[in-house]
Amino acid sequence: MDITLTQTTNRQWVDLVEEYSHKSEPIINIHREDTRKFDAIFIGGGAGGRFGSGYLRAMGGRQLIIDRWPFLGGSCPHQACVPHHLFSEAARELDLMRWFSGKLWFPDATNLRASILQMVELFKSGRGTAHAFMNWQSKEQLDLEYILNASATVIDAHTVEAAGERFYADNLVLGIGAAPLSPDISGVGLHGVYNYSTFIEELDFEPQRCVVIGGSKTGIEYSSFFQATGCPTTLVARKPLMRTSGLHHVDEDLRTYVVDGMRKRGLTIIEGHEPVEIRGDSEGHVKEVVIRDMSTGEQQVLPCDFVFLATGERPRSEHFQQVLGVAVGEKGEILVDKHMRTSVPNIYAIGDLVGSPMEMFKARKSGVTAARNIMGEESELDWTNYPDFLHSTYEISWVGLSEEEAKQHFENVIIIQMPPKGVPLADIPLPCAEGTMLYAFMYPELSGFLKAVVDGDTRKVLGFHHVGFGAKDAFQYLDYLLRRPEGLTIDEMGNMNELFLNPEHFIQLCRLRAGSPNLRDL
Ligand code: FAD
Ligand code: COM
Repeated sequence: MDITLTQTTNRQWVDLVEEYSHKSEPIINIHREDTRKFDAIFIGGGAGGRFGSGYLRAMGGRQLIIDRWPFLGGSCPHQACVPHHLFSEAARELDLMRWFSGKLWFPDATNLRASILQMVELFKSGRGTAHAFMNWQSKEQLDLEYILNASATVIDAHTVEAAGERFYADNLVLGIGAAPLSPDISGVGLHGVYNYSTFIEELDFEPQRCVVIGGSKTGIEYSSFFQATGCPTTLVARKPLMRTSGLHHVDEDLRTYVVDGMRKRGLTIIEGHEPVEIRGDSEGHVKEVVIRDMSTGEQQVLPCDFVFLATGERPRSEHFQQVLGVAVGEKGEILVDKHMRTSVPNIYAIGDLVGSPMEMFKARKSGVTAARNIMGEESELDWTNYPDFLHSTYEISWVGLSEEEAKQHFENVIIIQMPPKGVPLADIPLPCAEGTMLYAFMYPELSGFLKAVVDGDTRKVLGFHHVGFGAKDAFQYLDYLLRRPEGLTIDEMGNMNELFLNPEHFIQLCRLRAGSPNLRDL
């Protein structure tokens, strides 16, 4: 279908995407009358390809996106971030209902069971509006050219084939993301075993007992959701939670608060173990997972009817390695320099395809960086340090150094923390703000945790760490302030204007100490 000259509304796009997801015909939006060569073809229209294209177009260039799905936006609105946030919000609501069961206006939740299947179906019934918006915004507002519902095959460094046609460009930008990795054990193909992608596409029964394999962010987030629905869940991880290589700068006190909190909610967490085998019943449905203690070798069997694999992702680099010869790293990630250039001239790679961190900010900014360089503007991207977050039933955000890291590099580290060190959590209903007020008044130990790490000599803040709700946005800006060459001092922090009760209490806590020439812990 050639849609170039049709002005399609968001509502119409919902139906079109649905229709085309059942057929192999491409959706074409190309300005055939434009005789300019493409500055770049973006292979993959996920967050990386879409933002890269948008920026390149805004700079006056000509781009083409080719995506195998009938919509733009990639895995985020389809199977990844958006469902994750929907499920994490459900987990938060359910958690509140369980703690307040029979109290105030809350109904008795003793037998509360939320349907996991229904939540997946709710997501699937609504995701079409996000798909539609991506297509509509890209065409009508951003003036992007694209071919959807068509796989791209690279012919050479300037030629790509899709929908039976060849397209030529000065540069190629590779951004086809990563695929879920399965552990190398038997039984992963049984009915009842899912990863984040098949969970959305294929779940067809109501899980009754769940085992999550892998302590990744996804493992923590989805196991917290499953447990919150009332489905008894066991999370099996090789390493201590939040100590996986994918997460940097995790503060130990924050980690303890989060993991203890997950256990308080009834989640069974088994660290230091690896899966050995998934076994099925006579009908081919999963019935148990065998795991092994990595230090003693001792095995145990976990009965379940549902297994969720959260064992990471692998960049989809094979095709580009074979056809273009781009250099890749140990995990299959395409190697790029700070300009997002691969080892092959005029070939750029972006997003999850270039390895971890597999996060939206990196996907989008790497696309933009490639676009700027293609358009002749020198631009570098450095993702060595970045703010991070995840969900349990809480929202957990952090940026900068942990207390332990700071103490390795600085002699006079000051800690500003709530509840303060050494004070039992249940003694102080702080921090509290949006989302934790009810907890603060009935279960003070559940009202969250925060810590600021300060260099007492320079008075610069080195890190912020927060467990609660509503603070994630602040961390985006705190990250920016911390990473400025001049950094951010406790005095500047104390001089900011809080919107009390603010989700993170850093401003007022810093102010309480800022008057002193010799900083002390708080
Ligand atoms: P993708 O979005 O995967 O896009 C790749 C595109 O390439 C797809 O559209 C695909 O159809 C297309 N494609 C593949 N092969 C071809 C081909 N041969 N021809 C044409 N097109 C092709 N990050 C966050 O920052 N916040 C979050 O809350 C968050 N939650 C997440 C939750 C989960 C469960 C997961 C798995 C990830 C989450 N992420 C989150 C990470 C985030 O989703 C990714 O980092 C991001 O989507 C990567 O974007 P991308 O453009 O690199 O790849
Ligand atoms: C967001 C997808 S869900 S994109 O980054 O706007 O393309």
